[in-house]
Amino acid sequence: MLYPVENAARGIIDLGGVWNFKLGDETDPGETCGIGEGAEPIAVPASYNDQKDDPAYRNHYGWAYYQRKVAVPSYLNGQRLMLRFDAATHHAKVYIDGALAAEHKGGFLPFEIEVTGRIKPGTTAELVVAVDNRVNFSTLPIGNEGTTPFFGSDNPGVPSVEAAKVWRRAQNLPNFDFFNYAGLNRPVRIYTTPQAYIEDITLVPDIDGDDGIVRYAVQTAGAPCDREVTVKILDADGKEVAAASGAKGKIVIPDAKLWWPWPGTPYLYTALVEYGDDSYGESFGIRTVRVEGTSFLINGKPFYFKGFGKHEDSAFRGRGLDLCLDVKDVNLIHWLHANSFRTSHYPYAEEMYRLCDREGIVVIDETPAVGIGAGEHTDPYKTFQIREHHEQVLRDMIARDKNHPCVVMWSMGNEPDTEHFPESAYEYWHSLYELTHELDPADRPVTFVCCQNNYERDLVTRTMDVVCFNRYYGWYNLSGDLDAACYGLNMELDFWEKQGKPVMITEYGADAVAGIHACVPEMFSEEFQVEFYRRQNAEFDKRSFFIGEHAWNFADFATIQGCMRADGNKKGLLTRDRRPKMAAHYFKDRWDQIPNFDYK
Ligand code: GCB
Repeated sequence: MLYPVENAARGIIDLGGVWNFKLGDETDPGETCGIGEGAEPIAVPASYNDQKDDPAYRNHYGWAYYQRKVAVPSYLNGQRLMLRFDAATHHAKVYIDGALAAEHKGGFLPFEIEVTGRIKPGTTAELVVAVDNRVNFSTLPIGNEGTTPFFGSDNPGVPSVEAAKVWRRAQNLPNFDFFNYAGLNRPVRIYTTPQAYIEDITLVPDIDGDDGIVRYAVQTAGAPCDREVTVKILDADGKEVAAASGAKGKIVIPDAKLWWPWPGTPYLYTALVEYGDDSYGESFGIRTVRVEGTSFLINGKPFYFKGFGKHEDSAFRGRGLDLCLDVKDVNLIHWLHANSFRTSHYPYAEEMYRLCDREGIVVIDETPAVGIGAGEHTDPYKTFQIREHHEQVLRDMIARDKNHPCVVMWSMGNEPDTEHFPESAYEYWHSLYELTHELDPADRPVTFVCCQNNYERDLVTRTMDVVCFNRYYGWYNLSGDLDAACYGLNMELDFWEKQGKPVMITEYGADAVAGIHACVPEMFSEEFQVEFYRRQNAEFDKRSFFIGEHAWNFADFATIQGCMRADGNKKGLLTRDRRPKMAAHYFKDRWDQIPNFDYK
């Protein structure tokens, strides 16, 4: 799916701004919908939860309604009009002039509706969007069903506690550790195309000696057009360096400049595609990605991942797109001498991938499949109704992100149960692994991220292209005892060494409340957080198959309230407002010493 652009052939009407808003309840809005009296202002794009200091907003459960008028200027007559939502979390119904126009499940990927005949140029229409924030056993991410929250100890067996659980109001019980921010989190736009238009572009780069290769496919649709597709390859100065015609083909770029992770040069070319009156410039990089033995090769050289898991999370906006924050984060990633991050735990807004392409930051792109597990008595793979949706999410994520040079690996999900029902888990994840490979025209490495469990019983992790594991030795296990933590970690590393795969840690970390200091490093102090990383990194450095370290997390972030969280998760190297803790300075020094390539 192409990102909306403005150029000589295409235009955009940005529907960002202050909309009208009302909270609803669990009642499905149905086939027709208006917003009625008593609407309040709400900013779009942004999550609604923190825009008003009201528990009803913060803790809302069910549908919420957004409304605004949309005027389409008459000069757009004759153009094809597409209404695009970059994300509506988690389930959306879109109404135009009161009538249901579209429905979409999944809160982190775009969907669009053709509105050419529905909103006539020169007229104004009423747009209502109903969004449902409920998470449960059939959504991704997963919400618990029943009355027990994921984080918190509810004194099971105490009669009054049990009674209160039955009585308590309906609420989301996320089976994941980030605040369930909801609403129109990303831009809403109408974009235009000519009636005969370019629907999609696929670009698969390769390297042949000094030359770059790009295999391309252009999908066209709409009104009949007898003009052939043409593709021009432009260098970073806009100069044409190669060209082809036809909907599919292979283009050779002589003496190509490669896309390298920062501080190398992330060189970008543009494929300028023209078809009839339509044109679209898709930027891309010439770079290859391959797993060989225990190495992860970018452009044929063994890469070492230095970075973190992140979140889309900030004060007031929640999970709402904030371009200033994205630029700030990218600059902080450079400041830290990091080279990569994982889009834990959902695909991020497209603007971030575009920035990472340009700034040379390597991305592991993750689906929202987090929380697939329900304890030792329930096989989630037989109980949860998620398979079809998970496939759809993989399809849509790859369709959206396939051309980004920054994306080097797909993560199908985070920390599912692979221990209690190992065969079911294998069947589920391995078939998705095969599907993911089939879906990606560039056939990037595929993984999923396993959690701290009995790794000897887990049958899936060892079959991934890269073993990615999240571990909290010294924090959730062996709390505070870093000697024991290193012992346990080493036992596990011995196990992974035998699998003959590249292995990286995708999460490890300790909460540190900024400003808490201790001469003897103890949990929750900044000194302990540094010591935790220093000790475990020393173990990673001894292992040649170990290809990367992603600290958890880039910055502190909001979570559900519970007795394990004090004002959210404090495992950030930076605070939520992006001030460095001691651990940020520690990693800045460490990563400055570790080259991107040939470290192992
Ligand atoms: C995990 C999860 C992550 C949590 C983290 C923690 O394993 O993948 O979402 O935030 O642990 O801090 O507990």
